[in-house]
Amino acid sequence: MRQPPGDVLVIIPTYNERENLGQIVERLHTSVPDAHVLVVDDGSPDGTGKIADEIADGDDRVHVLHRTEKAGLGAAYIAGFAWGLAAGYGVLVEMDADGSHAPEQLPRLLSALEHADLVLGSRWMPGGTVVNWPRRREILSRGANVYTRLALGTPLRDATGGYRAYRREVLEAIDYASVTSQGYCFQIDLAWRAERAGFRVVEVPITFVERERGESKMSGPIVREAFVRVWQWGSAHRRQQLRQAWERRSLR
Ligand SMILES: Nc1nc2c(ncn2[C@@H]2O[C@H](COP(=O)(O)OP(=O)(O)OP(=O)(O)O)[C@@H](O)[C@H]2O)c(=O)[nH]1
Ligand SMILES: [Mg+2]
Repeated sequence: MRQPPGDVLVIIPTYNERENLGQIVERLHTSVPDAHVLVVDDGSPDGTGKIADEIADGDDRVHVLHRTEKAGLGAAYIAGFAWGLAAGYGVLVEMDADGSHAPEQLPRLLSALEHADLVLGSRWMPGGTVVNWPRRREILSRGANVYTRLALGTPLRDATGGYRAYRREVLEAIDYASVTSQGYCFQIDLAWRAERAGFRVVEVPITFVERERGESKMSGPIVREAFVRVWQWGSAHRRQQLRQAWERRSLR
């Protein structure tokens, strides 16, 4: 039996999310009242950082990390993880500000974490779904996940998703600070590191809802980055497996 996972910190990276942040924090606290929140804002020109400060002023459970320039989702999470680990939280959750990750489903992720080390919210398993996504985005995401499964040989159905809960031990073990992947490649990178380090990675179905307000930051370079890197990791892993098999054979 695993230890109970400990206090929960939900990390919400923001860039121009002024229309979404207040609501998401409120919904989160209705769903999981004890959860603490860390907003990691990259100096949003629309004043999201100031709104975060105002929320934090009136609520001890809310914290804000201000960074000076837009450095990408991955860098924001790395800073958030470092802050959360130093503050002693036992569980670190990734959640978007745009409403795509329903706070109402967080209890599902957290209860799965009682028997796992990393829980991924999955769109592409039975019970998981996406709402209001253009066909093009769905094909891209499904395709990226099939590609990831084949290239890495991982059983994960949704390694690109960004709604997940980590036990702190996972982050302490996988050298997350050295991850340079951005965009959704960052998510694949962390899941893959956790899996290879021998942690128990479990998926639970989620309903992913397309953002209603604000702008998407998805772009061509983000897709290309994932395509190339996943291929490189997969071939490196297979080369390593072959080498090990060869060494075992020559020892016999
Ligand atoms: N701090 C920080 N947050 C970011 C940055 N880029 C994106 N985010 C936040 O990361 C979360 C996910 O970004 P989205 O733009 O929703 O990306 P996406 O979910 O791939 O694309 P959508 O289809 O638009 O939802 C949101 O909360 C963004 O505000 C960044 O450079 N810095
Ligand atoms: Mg989004």
